[in-house]
Amino acid sequence: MKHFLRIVGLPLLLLMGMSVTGVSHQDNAEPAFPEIVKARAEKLTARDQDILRLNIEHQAKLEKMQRQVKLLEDTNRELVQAGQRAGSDKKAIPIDIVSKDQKTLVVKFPLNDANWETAWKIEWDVENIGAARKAGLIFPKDREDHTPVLFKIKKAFFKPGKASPWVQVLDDAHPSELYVPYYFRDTRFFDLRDAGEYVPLNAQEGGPRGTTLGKDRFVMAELRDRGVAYKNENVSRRAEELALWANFNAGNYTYLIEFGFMDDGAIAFRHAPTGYNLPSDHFASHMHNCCWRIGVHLKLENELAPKNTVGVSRWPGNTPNAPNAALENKTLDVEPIKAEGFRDWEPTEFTKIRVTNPAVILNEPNGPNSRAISYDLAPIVHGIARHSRSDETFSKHDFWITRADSSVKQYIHLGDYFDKQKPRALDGGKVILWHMSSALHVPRSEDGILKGSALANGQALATWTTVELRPRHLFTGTPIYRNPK
Ligand SMILES: [Cu+2]
Repeated sequence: MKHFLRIVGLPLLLLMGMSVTGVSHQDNAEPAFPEIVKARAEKLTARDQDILRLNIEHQAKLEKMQRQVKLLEDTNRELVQAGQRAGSDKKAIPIDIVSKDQKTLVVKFPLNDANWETAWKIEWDVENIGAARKAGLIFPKDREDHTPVLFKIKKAFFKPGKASPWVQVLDDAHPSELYVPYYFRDTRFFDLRDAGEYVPLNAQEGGPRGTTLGKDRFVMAELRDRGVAYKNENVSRRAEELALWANFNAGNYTYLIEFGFMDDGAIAFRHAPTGYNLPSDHFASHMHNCCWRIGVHLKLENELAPKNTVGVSRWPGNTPNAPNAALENKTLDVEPIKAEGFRDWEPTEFTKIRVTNPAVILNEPNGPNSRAISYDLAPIVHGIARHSRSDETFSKHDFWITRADSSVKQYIHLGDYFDKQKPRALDGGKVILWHMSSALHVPRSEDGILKGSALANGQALATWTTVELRPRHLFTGTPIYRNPK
């Protein structure tokens, strides 16, 4: 029943959230940027009234659905996926929980092997609106402080060998917004800012090697096989991953948010919308955008005063086939990014954003092949979403790059930030890579649209979007190569 109550709760939350005039305004050392956000919010009132009316209709339909579902529950319980709690939410899986609150953990690969080769040390948290407001994020004033809305990796360190140092990669990575524009009646849902929250999981949902973490059970730790990493004749190796995932529930839609920490040093940032199509208009086409804020701080764990540089890697797609020495050097295809700004993804260029720590060389410190350590942000693209409303200029570009100490704290304010703020020089400190991964959803019969939405019909299956951070020159050779014992 709990699940069902959440569905009914949606329109109320939306009604509250849609009152954008309620956006709170916080003091800031640089007034120009927050002022513009506030002014824009006030201007939207008329349009939001329209959306309000739509949601009142939506509410009536949901109530009808509630009655149908009750009937269904009473007559055929097997059809209702009520998410019954398992006997135990904690299972023993081969990870090392380092802190009492289960928010710091270590995983070593290969799993269950004393002769492990690589490892991740991860600190995660789920923060509420109160903490987010203190950090400068803006939410409608009627959203309550205790609501959990930010599932973040506070820090992640990778060890590319048993004898290697820990290398910090992430510094505060989380979905900043779950943005769902519908292509009708100008309907827009800012589901993270206005509507939903993270909800408890049960261990069964994590499969045979999954366990919930923390007292609130908001996060699942799930170990996965991810297929063959390498094969040649009789040498082969299965690749592995620790996924930390959570569920952000925003009424009829619910989102799976996942960080995949792989044995080869890569990190996948994944999001999948699932749940139910819009009950009032289950045919309505829409876009699911996950607006990622990926804080990168690439440094040795104990390195003092590290400097990071940023560049855009763009393969020259129209290069002639003739031998070209310029294609073989260290900096080929990398154009330095010296100031905050944005870049677009070009399919023929395989565009990636690269963060480098020029002072750290792990692969061959004194040899001719020495290369500084880097991580590349590489989207796995279904398509590129562009939205044209004046309050969605954050969707104009595929990558945004800012300093961690700049005043922009939410993805949805990026367009305004760059309209009003002179780009600041990147000074080598912590950087934030912002990227929106998108899934277009044109509802189909497989979503249950033919018979309308109800708990037994109308489910939208999970559709994943992904962007990855991949290591470059952290290893002295091919990682995870040998056969595990
Ligand atoms: Cu959808």
